[in-house]
Amino acid sequence: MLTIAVSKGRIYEEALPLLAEAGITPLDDPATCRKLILQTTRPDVQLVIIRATDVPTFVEYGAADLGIAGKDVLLEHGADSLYEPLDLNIACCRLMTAAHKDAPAISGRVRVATKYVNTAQRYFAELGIQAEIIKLYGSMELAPLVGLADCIVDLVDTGNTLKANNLEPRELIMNISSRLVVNKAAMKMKNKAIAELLDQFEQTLAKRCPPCPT
Ligand code: PRT
Ligand code: MG
Repeated sequence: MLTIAVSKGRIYEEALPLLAEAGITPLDDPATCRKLILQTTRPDVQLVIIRATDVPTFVEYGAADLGIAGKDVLLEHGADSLYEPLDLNIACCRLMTAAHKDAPAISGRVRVATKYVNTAQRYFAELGIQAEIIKLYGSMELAPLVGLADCIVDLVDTGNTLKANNLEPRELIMNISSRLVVNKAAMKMKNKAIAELLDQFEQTLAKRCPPCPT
């Protein structure tokens, strides 16, 4: 049995066609059903539906053999404990700094609100900017508006969320896409099944173009 960890929402939606090409179609829809373990059209493959940020944890501990997770989540988790063999080129977006449209460019000490504490810390340290990072769990866009932070580090897709809140994107930290991750022990123990699945995903991806910018 292979267990694949996926989060509900955009990653799930975009992963479905990829999974389908490998013969994996869930028997229930997580949007309407409360099951957390979904059986699929392949009796040897099941999906576990979890929060996006929990995917690396499930895969690291072997609770799932494979997972699909955003590069943003993997960067923040620290990816040494997992194999990351495949860029699935889905759920693409950009990890960026953003600030109020009238705010001056960053200089000196800066206060940054984000849920990506580790990634932001590393980014500002590499630039030699002294940053005080404030951890938030959501609605990052609010922080600059109420004086909690000078800027935020968050994902940007269309830019509409920033715009609606009088913020603007500033520096690109990284282009983001979702990756297939694999538990290190499972890669050895279930090598045949996993290698087959990787192969099927690769073939499907090769037929698609163009990839997300990296
Ligand atoms: O929602 P929940 O709290 O359960 O978890 P989550 O927010 O981590 O999950 P989800 O499903 O929202 O996102 C899962 C993954 O999708 C992320 O880890 C990214 O890798 C990827 N992804 C791709 C995005 C976006 N695009 C995206 N636009 N995740 C979030 N957003 C948000 C962004 O945070 C901001 O609030 O959408 C807003 C910006 O969108 P635009 O189009 O207005 O710029
Ligand atoms: Mg979300």
